[in-house]
Amino acid sequence: MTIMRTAPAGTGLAERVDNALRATVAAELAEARDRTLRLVTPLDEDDLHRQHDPLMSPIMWDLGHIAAFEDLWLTRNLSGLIEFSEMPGLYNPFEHPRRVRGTLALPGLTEARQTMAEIRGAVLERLATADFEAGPALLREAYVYRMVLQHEYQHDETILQTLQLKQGQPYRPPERRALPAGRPLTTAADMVRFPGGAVELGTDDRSAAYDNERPRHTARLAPFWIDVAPVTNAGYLAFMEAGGYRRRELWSDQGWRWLEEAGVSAPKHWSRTADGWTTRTMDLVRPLDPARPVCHVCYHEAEAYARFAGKRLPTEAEWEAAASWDPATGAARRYPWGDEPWTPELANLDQLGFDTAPVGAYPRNLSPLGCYGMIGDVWEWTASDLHGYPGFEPFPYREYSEAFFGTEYKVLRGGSWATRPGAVRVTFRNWDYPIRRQIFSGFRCARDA
Ligand code: AVJ
Ligand code: FE
Repeated sequence: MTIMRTAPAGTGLAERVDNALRATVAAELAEARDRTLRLVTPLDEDDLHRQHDPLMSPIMWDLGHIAAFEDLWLTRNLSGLIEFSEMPGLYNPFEHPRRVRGTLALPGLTEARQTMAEIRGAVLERLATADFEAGPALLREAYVYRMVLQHEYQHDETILQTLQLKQGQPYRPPERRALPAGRPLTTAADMVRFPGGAVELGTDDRSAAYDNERPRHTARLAPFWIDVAPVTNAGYLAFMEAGGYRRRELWSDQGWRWLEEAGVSAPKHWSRTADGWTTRTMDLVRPLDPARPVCHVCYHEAEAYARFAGKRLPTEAEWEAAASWDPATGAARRYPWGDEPWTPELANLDQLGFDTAPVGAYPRNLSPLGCYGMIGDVWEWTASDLHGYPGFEPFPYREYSEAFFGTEYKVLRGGSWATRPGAVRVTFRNWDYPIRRQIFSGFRCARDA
């Protein structure tokens, strides 16, 4: 079935606009599913059902959950508002913590794909008559479709985290797009100065942004310095070689407690060999590349490094200002490089490189301030806890953001190589516990001016 055939043959302008939007949404839904299924093609049933790590769901759970979420929001919810808690038990994340999902009765891949296709059929049928202007708030500007798309994109990154932790044979990517080589940055200095003053943060967008990105608001920032580039493997190795993991004074109390318990002395997925350090990304093992951003470090490691360097982590307001604020125009850009949407030349996003790229590989990935790589390669830890902005309103469900507000989670910004472009922008806020290293996480530092 194609959308254009079943959509009403409208003649008015509004209907033609809606028809175009319906066709775009249908194409985006197909593209999202195509990617999800492509990522799992190298996997057999055992790989799909296994609990590869206590932190991660079996990949089959992510697949079923993606489909159940789509069913909840794009068919059931549009026929009358229901609560998120009505998500079917098996795939309701709040009913089963990740570490026990390996014990659930999950279907085989053929059955799962059939369910996914059935749900998608009903969704497309409903889409054909969706009213993006007069319909309920969820449908306005096709928001609920973008939410479901982003949810699938985000679970793709979750699946990649699982694949990086995979037991048995390492995951062999179905294809690997070549990444550009690193180039020296044009800025000679390591840090750039933000003059401070009033900046606008967040967004009022209702077509794609999550509730936690709203409302747009003014913040007053003191002047600060921020690193031009994310901390590289070379920089992080210098910290390690200076005894960074043994120097109590570099760590917060909470960080030191974590370190004593975790007993680590390098980022996750680093190995020491007779010839020096190696890193592993999926099935690719290589000697430590000094020019790539350090990846798979937790907040505590980032904080200790910053203290070692005589710096600190940026707040998320500082991070967003450095990524987007253009003092020349007094306005924020949508992306560091400008307002135009991502293309493969602009930043290392969208998974298929299956790796970080050396710093400088994307010469156009510069913010107005001159910061390189604020979007792409690695998520960047900030010093901030996850809170709602002043005037925050949960929409459309509290379990996306509000349930996680408080002091337990730290905000990460900017997306990684494993992030799909539709799921990141300068206002996008990610979060995780400060001890987590399974995510594709690095950082850059700041200091007071
Ligand atoms: C925003 C990445 C923290 O994975 O827990 C997926 C995204 N929310 N399904 C997560 C999400 C619901 C969320 N993060
Ligand atoms: Fe989810």
